[in-house]
Amino acid sequence: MAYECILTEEDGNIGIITLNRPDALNAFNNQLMDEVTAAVKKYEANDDISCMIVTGSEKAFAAGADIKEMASKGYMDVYKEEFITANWEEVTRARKPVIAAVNGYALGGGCELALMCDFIIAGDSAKFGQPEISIGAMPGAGGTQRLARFIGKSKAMEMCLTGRMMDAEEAERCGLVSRIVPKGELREEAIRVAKQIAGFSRPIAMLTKESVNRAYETTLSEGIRFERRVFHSVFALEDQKEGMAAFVEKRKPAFKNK
Ligand code: DAK
Repeated sequence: MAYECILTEEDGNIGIITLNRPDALNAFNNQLMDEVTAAVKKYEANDDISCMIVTGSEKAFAAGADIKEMASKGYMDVYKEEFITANWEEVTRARKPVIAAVNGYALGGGCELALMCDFIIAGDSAKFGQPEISIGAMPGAGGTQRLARFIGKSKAMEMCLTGRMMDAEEAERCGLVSRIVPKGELREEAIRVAKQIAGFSRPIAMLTKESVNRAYETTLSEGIRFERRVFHSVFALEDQKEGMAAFVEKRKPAFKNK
């Protein structure tokens, strides 16, 4: 598939998806979301890729759904075409780790896409917000749910009800982003972190991701039980034998993703 709204690049064992509609601040039209879906599926299926990055430009990660494309849609249009469900959520189905690297605006659906990734590294210019209320809509891609879980009710409610933007400092303080780096170093830092993850055992990284995500889907005791079973299962992997042997022998492990 030839992409027109995104760029893709492989760097070692990582796949980088760059949102690229600069004239619309990377607003999500259907084509862009179809392309993101295709690229995530491609990297999921590619046995050489262990980790993905989703990023945008220095000015905007993404300014949300394309308001010009959706302005005239009626209820039956969005219901029939399964607007959002059809092609927005592939990132949430990825089993390999996905990092969002956010500079500039991450608004509406842009903030929601970042929230669908496993964690967010922010450039110091990042601005997060759910401004849908100001255009007569509301978050529709998980904003009311994921924000509330990640940053708590009070801030989520305030952001969704007022549409105000949160800067990178505040986003780090409330746990929305894992950390902040200077905006010019964002891509390089995200690649460094992705390569670090990709250097570990892929099945173990995938199992770890699945276990952390369980924390958002179940009770604490069920989550602990899930973690324990998964932890037991890693002792069946060659990579567990290799990792521990390498520690004992004071050498670097050579993981085989088995
Ligand atoms: N859609 C389309 N075009 C956009 C856009 C967007 N979201 N955001 C920016 N652009 C376009 C602008 O129209 C402008 O294009 P031209 O006029 O030059 O052709 C270009 O990008 C540059 O934007 P600005 O001139 O406005 O740039 P500024 O630096 O002055 O301002 C801004 C940057 C990000 C503060 C501003 O562009 C802005 O407020 N953009 C809109 C942000 C926003 O409201 N995002 C939320 C979108 S709504 C659902 C229904 C709806 C939704 C979900 C579910 N259901 C039915 C289930 C809603 C989802 C959303 O994400």
